Amino acid sequence: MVRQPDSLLTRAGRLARRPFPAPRRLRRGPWRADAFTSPVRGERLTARLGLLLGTAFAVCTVTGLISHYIQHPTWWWYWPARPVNLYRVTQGLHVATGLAAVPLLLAKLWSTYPRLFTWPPVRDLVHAVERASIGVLVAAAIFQLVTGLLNVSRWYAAMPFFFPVAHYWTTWIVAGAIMVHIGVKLPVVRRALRPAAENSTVDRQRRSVLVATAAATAAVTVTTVGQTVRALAPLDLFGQRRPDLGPQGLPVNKSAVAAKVTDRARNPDYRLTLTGPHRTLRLSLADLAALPQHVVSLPIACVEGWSADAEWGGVRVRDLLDAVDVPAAAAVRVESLQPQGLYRASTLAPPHSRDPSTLLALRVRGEVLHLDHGFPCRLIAPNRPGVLQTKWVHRITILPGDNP
Ligand SMILES: Nc1nc2c(c(=O)[nH]1)N[C@H]1C(S)=C(S)[C@@H](COP(=O)(O)O)O[C@H]1N2
Ligand SMILES: [Mo]
Repeated sequence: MVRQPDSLLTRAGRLARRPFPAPRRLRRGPWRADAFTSPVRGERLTARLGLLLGTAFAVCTVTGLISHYIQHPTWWWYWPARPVNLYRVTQGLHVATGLAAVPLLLAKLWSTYPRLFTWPPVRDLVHAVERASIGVLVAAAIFQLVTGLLNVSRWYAAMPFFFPVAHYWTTWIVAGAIMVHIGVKLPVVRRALRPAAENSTVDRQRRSVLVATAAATAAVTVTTVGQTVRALAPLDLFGQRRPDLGPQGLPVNKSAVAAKVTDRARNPDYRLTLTGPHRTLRLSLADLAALPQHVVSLPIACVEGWSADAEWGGVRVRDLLDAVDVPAAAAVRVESLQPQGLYRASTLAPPHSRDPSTLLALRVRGEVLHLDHGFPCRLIAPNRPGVLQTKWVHRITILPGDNP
């Protein structure tokens, strides 16, 4: 019988598995054969921690992408105006699961770090690729958690890059690397999670590690989530914001001084400019106050994880748009007196622009808006990130593309 020549794939496979020349055994430090002897570390513990961490990352990724697409919608994206608290929930979950992932990741790294000192470092090509992918996963996961933490701590100066872009793109690296990691480790995880009698001393120790990790995770969550869950507000010891501290009992993200709008906002000649497809209206504060007023109860839900409810009073944006014949399907640009800055303007599209609770607010909690909350008027719309609730509004214009 004639032997068939091996296919290209078979030969490549063999090459990938061909052992690299073995280096001399290292007998120093963590490379010693008996450097790590704890029997607590093992597949079972790592697999369980992985399950918890994977769940936290999954929720964090989905909610993070939601927040990204609300701010950078593409043609297939749709975000409703109701329920009014939906974004508050998704972004609360994003920040909460990101914070919870910190102790989980630390525990998982603890359970696996002796692998860092595997000797030889790479056995063959497949092993090298697998290790490299884990290196990418660990680095990207740490980057996401650290930059997220820096951002919610508002320590922007510590990041010599634009946070939203870096944080967004690294998401895809983490997601891809997790897929590869799960694919590679699935057989191990299945084996490790098979039910087994657990009553040895090691089993009990392992359970203690899990319990300690769960307790640390719960502690992080309970002491921070009060920044958005009102019932837990008294326990909000480490949340980055107390949702009730600030002028009129509301936090301030960017103050009027920081935005350099104090003089313009206080100017008695202030006018709101409304531009429709055919005409422009200029309204003074008195004109605005003479229009039908409405009161709505809506939260400010900041991307940074805190949220605060308030009663806002003012003019319906829908009424203003109707006054200059903006078509119902058109998107508008809401611009601030703030001369510069990324968040000085936002786009308001249906369904938000047409929602009856979307206001150009003049008042909050029964008082005239504080300068820091956007006096003379600010946008407040349901189910929308705080960053799009533009303060110190002075112009609303129909977007050029929507001009019929
Ligand atoms: N013009 C302008 N509006 C803005 C901002 C800004 O920087 N400039 N920050 C936004 C952000 S990030 C948030 S969370 C809310 C906070 O509103 P508050 O300061 O009234 O609580 O305002 C938004 N409106
Ligand atoms: Mo924000």
